[in-house]
Amino acid sequence: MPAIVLIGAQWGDEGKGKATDLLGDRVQWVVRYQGGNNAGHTVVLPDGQKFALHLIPSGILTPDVTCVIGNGVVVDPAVLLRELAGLEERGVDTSRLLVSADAHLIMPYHVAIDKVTERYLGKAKIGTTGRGIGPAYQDKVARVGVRVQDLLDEKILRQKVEAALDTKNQVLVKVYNRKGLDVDQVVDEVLGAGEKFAHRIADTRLLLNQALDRGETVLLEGSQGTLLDVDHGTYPFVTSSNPTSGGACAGSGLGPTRITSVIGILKAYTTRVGSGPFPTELHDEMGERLRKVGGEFGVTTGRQRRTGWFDAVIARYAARVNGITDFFLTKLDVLSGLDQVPVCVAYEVDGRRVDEMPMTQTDVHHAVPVYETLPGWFEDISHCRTWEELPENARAYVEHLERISGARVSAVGVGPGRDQTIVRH
Ligand code: 2SA
Ligand code: GDP
Ligand code: MG
Repeated sequence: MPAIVLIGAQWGDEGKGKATDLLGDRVQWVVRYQGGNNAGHTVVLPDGQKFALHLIPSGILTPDVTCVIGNGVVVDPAVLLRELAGLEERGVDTSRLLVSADAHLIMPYHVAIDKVTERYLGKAKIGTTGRGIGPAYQDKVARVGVRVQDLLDEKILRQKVEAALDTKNQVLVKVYNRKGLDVDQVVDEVLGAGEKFAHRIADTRLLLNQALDRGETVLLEGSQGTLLDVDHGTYPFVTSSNPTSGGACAGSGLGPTRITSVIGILKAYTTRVGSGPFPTELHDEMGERLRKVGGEFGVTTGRQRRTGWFDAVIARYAARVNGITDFFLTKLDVLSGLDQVPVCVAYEVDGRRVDEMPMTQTDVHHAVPVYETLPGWFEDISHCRTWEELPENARAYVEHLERISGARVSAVGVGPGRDQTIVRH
């Protein structure tokens, strides 16, 4: 009967795709509940094949799992078709993918506005993925959005696009000096794509609740991460949705009492892509080493990820705001070969010690990490499959993180492969 939520505990790219894939054979449904094709979730199959999922849930790679793009997601129709075609070309069965009728569409004007706004923000830019995510959510909240179900009614769709372009073109042409978009062209493009996935449009909240009633298991796969949450993240350097576990209910139509566990995916160090504060960021050779060994480059945009040490203030914050029951600590293998591993346990803000996430964004910007240093290990741990096989110092590192992070560490990742996982609980 359970609904399990899986979320990123830091700034995304913790390894949610791998974790979702790992749970694939224990669940019947995998649901995306927020974000869109800004996400990049990597799955490496046992035969070594690597997949990058952007909009489609990572569960699509597990036979017999039904995948749902929930109402809280923003869907770019052309991207959806491209991603489906890419999977089908590689022999993946995509017939079990459903799309909520209430999900909002990313329209061509959203992508144009996202890109041009970032350019005009200059140094103050958010560092978005340029996929139209923010502008699509803006329209949703302003109640002028276009939904997946509008693809089933050309008259309504046209009315909505006409109304939207009335104002969007003013912004594009008069404010940003760009070309306006043509109503017919936008309608034709979106309708054309919509026809190709009309058979997938469903009342997914009903189906998911019925599945739980039948005793099936639903996994809600978060994208991005806790600190990119529009409410709980490092605002304004955030995405425009709620990746935290609370968002899973609103974005899927499941009630909070359905959720039985919340798994926080936590990297053994920290990364961030895009602008905004990052207290433990390393600007030196060690930062470069983490990026190189960890392969820290954006799965969607290819951008370099910023890198830094593990931050327990963030982990505790994530445990609290998500109600995390279990952490899955990923990429421990990346830390092999270090003499010592610093871990941030608190911040110093303008001369004061601060143990929990500061209340104001100004303080987060001023936060200087207070480090404890743990002994490192030199062994290659990527072949370890049991807790006992890990070097003593690696075990001590995990146990220390567990003590200071607010929830038990139930699994440890020692490589990108499905089997490169040590399950503890
Ligand atoms: P947006 O496009 O409006 O959601 O951007 C707003 C901020 O959210 C960040 N963001 C991400 N951070 C980490 N990973 C993401 N997915 C891709 C990946 C990112 C990529 O898996 O690597 O390829 O660059 C993701 N998506 C959004 C974004 O960087 C902004 O800081
Ligand atoms: P997601 O957005 O949270 O799904 O994470 P990404 O796919 O963007 O980035 C995580 C990267 O780390 C991917 O390349 C994964 O294949 C890889 N990965 C996941 N877990 C591990 C691990 O335990 N060790 C190593 N070395 N790589 C991992
Ligand atoms: Mg990612």
